[in-house]
Amino acid sequence: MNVEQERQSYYEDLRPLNLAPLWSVLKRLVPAEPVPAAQPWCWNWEDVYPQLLRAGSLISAEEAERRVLVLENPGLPGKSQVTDTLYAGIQLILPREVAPAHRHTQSALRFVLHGTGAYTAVDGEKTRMSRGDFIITPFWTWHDHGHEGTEPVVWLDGLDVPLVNFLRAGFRESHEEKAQSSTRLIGEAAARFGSGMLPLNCDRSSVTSPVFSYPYARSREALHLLARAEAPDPHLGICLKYVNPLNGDWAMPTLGTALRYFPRGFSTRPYRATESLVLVCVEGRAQVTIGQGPTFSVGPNDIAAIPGWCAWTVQAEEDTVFFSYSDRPVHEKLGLLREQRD
Ligand code: 1HN
Repeated sequence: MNVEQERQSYYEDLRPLNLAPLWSVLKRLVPAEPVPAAQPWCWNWEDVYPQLLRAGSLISAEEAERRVLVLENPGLPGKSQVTDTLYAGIQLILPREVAPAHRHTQSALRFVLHGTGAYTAVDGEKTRMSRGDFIITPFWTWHDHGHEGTEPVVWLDGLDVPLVNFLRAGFRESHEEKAQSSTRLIGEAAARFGSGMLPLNCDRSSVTSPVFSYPYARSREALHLLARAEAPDPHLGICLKYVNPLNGDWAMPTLGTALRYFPRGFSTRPYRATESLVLVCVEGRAQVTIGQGPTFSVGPNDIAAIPGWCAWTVQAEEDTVFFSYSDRPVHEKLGLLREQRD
């Protein structure tokens, strides 16, 4: 036997003992730099919306529990993942429907894409949903959605499902009632926590922002005023993150959310970070180049997935606004965030 054959026979002896040689996997186990399985991708609204309406005539929100088309990254088929760590789906609710109340340990965000008249209820408080609103469902809070209007309402769901599943920390429960009853006024959380004020001596330990709805009109106005006050950052454009007023940290413990503005004609310099990112176009149109390409033309309600450690740039063809969410808070908290600006 030569050395290679002796090694192979040694490895075969190890296998039934549940032992394995590190030296044959070390470089793959600890790569020189991140190797995402996810690929850069973009889903276009004009492809997604008609398919969502078809789902609307095939299954009710109640039967489906949630009538959602999952954005499946082509590099992660069948995994219900938009990137290596993030989940994204597009949810449809029709007039008079109810998506029944449940809770889970995964944190969820909604970003409203289309229509008016729907609401989401979180722990006894309803909030109305309008296009561009960013709404939080904190982990382990009861939530249901309903619709009192007349047209289809569509939003993006962003969740930390792959992260929570990786940690095997997922729990879920159904509520005994289809829709939870209201125990708070509409707007109560915003009044208590979202007016630049806080109740005196309030408990500030919540890792999720108690302001569970961030209406678009206010966020947009802030970005547009700043665009007149300062030059866009070469890598980020004009970018504001959504924060938890209790501690100034991200609004959600695992998902970092932001709104970004790029004036017409502005091009960003290449930027990459270990975070993986989902970009949603709210207004305008831009070319988004990810890694060595592809370049996607991204317009209203189109959604792009940017895998970790892939450099990306934006070339704004019009005044453009993007909403984004990423796993950045997790990288930061674990000391793993690495960035590169070219
Ligand atoms: C969920 O609870 C909702 O409440 C949407 O609308 C999508 C995807 C995975 C797990 C839970 C919702 C979800 C979800």
